[in-house]
Amino acid sequence: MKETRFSQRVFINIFFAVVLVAFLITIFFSYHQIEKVSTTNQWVKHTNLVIEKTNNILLDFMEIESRTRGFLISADTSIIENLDEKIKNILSNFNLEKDLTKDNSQQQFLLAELEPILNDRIALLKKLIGLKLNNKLKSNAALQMVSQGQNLTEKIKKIIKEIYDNEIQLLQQREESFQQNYNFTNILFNTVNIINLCLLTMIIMLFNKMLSHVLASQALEKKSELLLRGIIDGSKEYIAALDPNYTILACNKAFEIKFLELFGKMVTTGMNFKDALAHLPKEQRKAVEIWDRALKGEEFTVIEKFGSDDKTRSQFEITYSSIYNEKGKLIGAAHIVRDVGKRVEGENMLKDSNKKLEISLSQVESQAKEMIIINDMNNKMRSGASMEETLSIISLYLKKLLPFCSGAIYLMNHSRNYLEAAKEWNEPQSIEKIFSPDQCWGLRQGKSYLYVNKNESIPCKHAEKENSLSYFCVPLLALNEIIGILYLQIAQSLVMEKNEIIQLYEKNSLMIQSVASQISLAISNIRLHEALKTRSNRDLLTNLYNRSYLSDTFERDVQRAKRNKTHMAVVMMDLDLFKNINDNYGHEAGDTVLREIGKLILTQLRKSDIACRYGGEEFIIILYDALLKEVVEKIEQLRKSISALEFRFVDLVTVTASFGIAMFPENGEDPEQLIKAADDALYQSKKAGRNRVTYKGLNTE
Ligand code: GH3
Ligand code: MG
Ligand code: MG
Repeated sequence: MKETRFSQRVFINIFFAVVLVAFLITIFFSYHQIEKVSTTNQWVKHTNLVIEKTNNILLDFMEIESRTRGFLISADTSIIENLDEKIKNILSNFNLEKDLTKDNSQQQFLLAELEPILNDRIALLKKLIGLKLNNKLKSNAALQMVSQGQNLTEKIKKIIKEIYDNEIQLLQQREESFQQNYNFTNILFNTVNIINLCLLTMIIMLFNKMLSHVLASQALEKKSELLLRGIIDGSKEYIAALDPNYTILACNKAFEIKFLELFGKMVTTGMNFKDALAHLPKEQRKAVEIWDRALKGEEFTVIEKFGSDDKTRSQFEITYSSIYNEKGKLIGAAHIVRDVGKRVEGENMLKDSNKKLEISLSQVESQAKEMIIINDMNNKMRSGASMEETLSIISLYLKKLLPFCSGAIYLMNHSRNYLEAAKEWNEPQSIEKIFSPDQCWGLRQGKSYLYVNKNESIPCKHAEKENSLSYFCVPLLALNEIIGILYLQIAQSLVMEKNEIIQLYEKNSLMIQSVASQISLAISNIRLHEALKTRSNRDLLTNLYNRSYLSDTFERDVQRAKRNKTHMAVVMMDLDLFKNINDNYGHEAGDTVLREIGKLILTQLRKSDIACRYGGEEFIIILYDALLKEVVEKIEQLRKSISALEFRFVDLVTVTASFGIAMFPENGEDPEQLIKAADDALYQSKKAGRNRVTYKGLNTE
C-alpha cells in the first residue's frame, strides 16, 4: 500500500516537472518569437521611416525647385519666404536618413553620391534666387544655369528614386519576414496553447482524480474511524490511551465506567490520568507506576488487583502497547484491560484441585512404595534365623521407611522388670540403654506416645535429657503382652515447628502402627522359634545340650577341626555311684544334683565349648581348639568344683565324677572313635577308684 502511494507520488511529481519544463520551453520560444516579430516589425518601421524621410527630401526638394522657378518667373519674394527652413529640413532629413541607413552600404553609397549633387543643386537654386533678387540674372546665363539645374534635378530624382526603390524592396522583404514570423508565431502560439491546454486539462483531471481519491480515502478513514470508535466503545474491555504527559488521548465508555467504579472519579478524553488518581493514597496509585513503564516504550501484560472494597476488587489482565507516529517517534501508549477475576479464581481452584490430586497421587505413590518396603521387610523378617538377624532387618527397613528418624528397639527381659536396647540405628541422641516399663509414657498408656518438646509434652524418663529431640514411643505388643518398644527419634537436622512434627506424626502414624505390629509379630515369632529350638536341643533338667544335638553337630565339628588342623578334646564324664543318691534320698534329690552340676559345667566352660548330657548321669564335654594340657587343667578344675559341691538333703551330701579324655586327632579321627576312646579312659578312671581324670589309661592327677 505504502509502495503504491510512493510510486504514485513519484509519477505525479515527474508529470508536474514535465509540464513545467514544457511551459518554460513554450514561454522561452514564445518570448523569442515575439522578440523576433518585434524586431522584424522594428525593421519595417525603420524602413518606413527611411521611405518617409526619402519622400520628405524629394517633396521638399521639389517644393524648393518649384518655388524657386516661380520666383524666377514672378519675382514675387513671398514665394521664396521660409525657403531656408525648407533647405534645412532637407539637410536634416538627409542627415537623418544617412544615420538611419548606416547598416545599409548600398543606400549609404547612393546617399554619398546624392549628397554633393543635392548640395550643388541647392547652391545653384540659391545662386539663381540671389541673381534674381539683384536683377543680375541674364537670360543666357539663366538658361544655362536652369539647364544645369535640370540635369542635377534629374540626377537627384534618379538617386532618390533608387534609394526609395531599395527601401521599398527592403520594406517588402521585411514585411514578408514579419508576416512569416507573425504566422509562425501564430502557429507556435496556437500549438503551444493547445499543448498547454491539453497539459492543463490533464493536470486538472489528475488533480480531480487525486482530490476525489483523497476525499474518498478521507471519507473511508472517517468511516473506519467511526467504525473503530464504535467497536472500541462497544467493547466490554476497558481501553485507554495516554500521551507521555499522562493526558488521556482516548478512552472507551467501559473504561470511564470502570474507572469511576474503582477510583470514584469520572474521566474523559483530555484529562490528566495522574490528576484523576491524585485524590487516592499512594498505595492505590500503582496504575500510574505501570503506565510509567508503558510510556517509556515497554510493551507487556500484567495481572493486577484493583479496587478498594470486596464489591469492586478484582483481578485485571492489562496489556500495554506503544503508540508511534509516522516518523517512528513514541507519542504515547494504550492499554486493554480485561476483568479476569473469575478466570483467575477458576484457575486457582483448578490449580488447588490439581495440587490436591498431585498430593493424593504422591501420597498413594509413597504409600505404595511404603507397602512394598513393608512387604519386603515382612518377607525378610519371616526368614530371619535369629533375634539378632531379625533386629538388623528391622533397623535396615526402618531406615528406609522413616529416613528422617533415628531409633532403637527395646526388648522386655524375661522377668518383665526392665527393657533393654536390643538394636539402634542412625545413632539416636541421649537415650537410656536400660529402663523400667514405668519410665515410658507409651508403655504406661499402652499406646504410642508423641513427645514434641518440653513445652508441649512430658518426656519419658528413658529419654529425659536437656533439649531432648522429638520422638515417638510405640509399644510392641504380641498376644496382648508388651514385648518391647519401638523408639523413633526425629533427626536433629530436621528443624521443625510444633505443628509440623504433629503433622509428620499424624501422616505416618498408621504406617508406624502397622510396622510396629509387624515387628512385634516377628520378634515374638523369633522368640518362640528360639525357645522351641532351645527346647529341642537342650536337656530340660540340666539345660545342657542333649545327645541328639551332639550327634547333629559332632561330625561337623570334627570336620572343621580337621580342616583347620586344630586340636579338639572329647571328655566323657560319669557321676560316681549316683544310684546311691537316688536310693538314699529319692529321685528328686538325684535330679537336683544333676541340675546343679549342669549349671556348674556351664559356668566353667567357654561359650564355644559344648557340654552335653549324653544319658542318665553321663556327660560329654567337647573343648575346641584346645591342647591336652589346657584340657587336663580345665577338667581337673571341673572335677574339683563338682566334688566341692554340697547338697543338703537329709544329710549333707557331696558328689564326685570320673572323667575320660580323648584327643583329636591323636585318639581318633571321627566321632565314634573319639567317644570310644573317651569312654575307655572313663572306664579306666572308674576302675582306678573314681573321682579322677584319665587320658590314654593314665591318671592325669
Ligand atoms: P558307677 O560309679 O559305677 O557309675 O555307679 P553308679 O551307681 O553311678 O552306676 P549305675 O550306672 O549303675 O547307676 C546309674 C544310676 O543313675 C541309675 C539311675 O537310677 C540313676 N539315674 C539315671 N538317670 C537318672 C535321672 O534322670 N534321675 C535320677 N534321679 N537318677 C538317675
Ligand atoms: Mg555312674
Ligand atoms: Mg552311668
